[in-house]
Amino acid sequence: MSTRSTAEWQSADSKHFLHPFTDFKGLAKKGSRIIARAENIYLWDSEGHKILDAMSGLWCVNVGYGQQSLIDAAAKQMGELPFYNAFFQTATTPAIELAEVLAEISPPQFQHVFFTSSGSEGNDTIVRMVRRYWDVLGQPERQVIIGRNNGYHGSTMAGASLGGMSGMHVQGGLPIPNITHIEQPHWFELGGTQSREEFGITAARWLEDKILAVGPERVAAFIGEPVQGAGGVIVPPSTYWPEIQRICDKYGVLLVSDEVICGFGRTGNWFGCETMGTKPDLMTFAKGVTSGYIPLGGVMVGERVAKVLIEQGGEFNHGFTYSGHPTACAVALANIKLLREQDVVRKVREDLGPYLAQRFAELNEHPLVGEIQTCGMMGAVQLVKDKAKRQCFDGALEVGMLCRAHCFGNGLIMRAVGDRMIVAPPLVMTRAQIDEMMVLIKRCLDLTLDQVKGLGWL
Ligand code: PXG
Repeated sequence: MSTRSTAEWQSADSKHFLHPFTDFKGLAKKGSRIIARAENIYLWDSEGHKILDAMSGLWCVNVGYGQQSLIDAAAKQMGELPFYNAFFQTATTPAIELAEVLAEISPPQFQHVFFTSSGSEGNDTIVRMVRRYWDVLGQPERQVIIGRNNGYHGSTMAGASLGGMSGMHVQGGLPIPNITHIEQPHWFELGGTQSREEFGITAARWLEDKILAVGPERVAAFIGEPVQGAGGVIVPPSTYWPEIQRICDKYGVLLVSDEVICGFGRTGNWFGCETMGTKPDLMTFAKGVTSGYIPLGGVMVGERVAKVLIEQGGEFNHGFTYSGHPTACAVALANIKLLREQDVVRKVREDLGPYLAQRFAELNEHPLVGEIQTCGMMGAVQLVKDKAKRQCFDGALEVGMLCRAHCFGNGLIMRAVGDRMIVAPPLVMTRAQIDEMMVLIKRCLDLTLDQVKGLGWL
């Protein structure tokens, strides 16, 4: 931090910096919170307040802040070769080595990777690759990609189109042609009187209905997040993904697993598809591959697609300046080394994930809580007006935002998606730190309950 005061930073911020997903005028009135430094799972703002970061930056700082081996890897690589491209028949050693390591830690069908700098660019790559695959196979009419309402796949034209965020579609003429959506597997909202497991089958069959409506000969791929992240940590019923796999197989439709949030240990396996029991043809990744220390993303390309593109495809006219950026790849290698050495993925699966689930289950007793869900190191708390009837508050009351304000005020970063409060903390947390987070979450729920009662909304 330099010597400018918080107010001076805020003023310069609102004069020049247009923030992502932000009402610019509203933020200028209020002023940004300036984050100054971080260590382990904690942040400090410019006023010196300590904050427990239960969102891992933005679902990405899986190894926590301040890991020296990642910092050293970046400095060393920058000294040796900060950048060189991978076009024109050249390569750099960190990119080659990372491709090798990613093939090692991914499910066995993945032996090839295409690098990008973000998840959005990864999903743009998916659209181009999937369509190219069917072209090369002589089925150019297979163009349609099916996504899900309330899915999130990024903010580029293709990423936002694959996603099912209505607020994004209304701005900019989206989705682009030949992308369509089905309803999400959100039992709490859509399950009605069905059990979770029954609803999982119902929700998966919406894919089959859509494939038949579009015409199976026109459907190229289905894309989904193993657990919807930005949509509100929506963990699908256990029956959902196996049925989706069966349907994709039946119609020859490519299955794409968007692992941008679920990858690199978040669900207790290296990739979320392993937790959900699917065998995707393509996987998008970003965020946790470098624990967010430096931008990197990409697509793991399964053998079904790789074989066609390599053996029959000729030149694939797609790529980015920073595809295989050596410094980003060097940081990813250090990050994966650390995850492996500290056995982080197994710890999430066998210890921290189950412990988070156990502690979250206690929240069920809280009068405001209608549902809790966890998967590995992700959790959601659905705030409701009436538990027994699964009745939500009027959305216009923005109860989730009230709760989020209490979190801010009490040194906790938790996200609100509507009235669903979510966490995705660093995977290197201790049990004691989970306990510390739970104290804060309970306090904020109590403060929200008092406030909602005071306002006469209960
Ligand atoms: N796919 C998924 C599943 C994501 O969660 C992207 C793709 C796009 O990645 P990039 O690197 O292009 O941002 C994401 C990103 C939120 C939030 O509010 C979530 C994301 C990004 C920004 C905000 O939860 N996820």
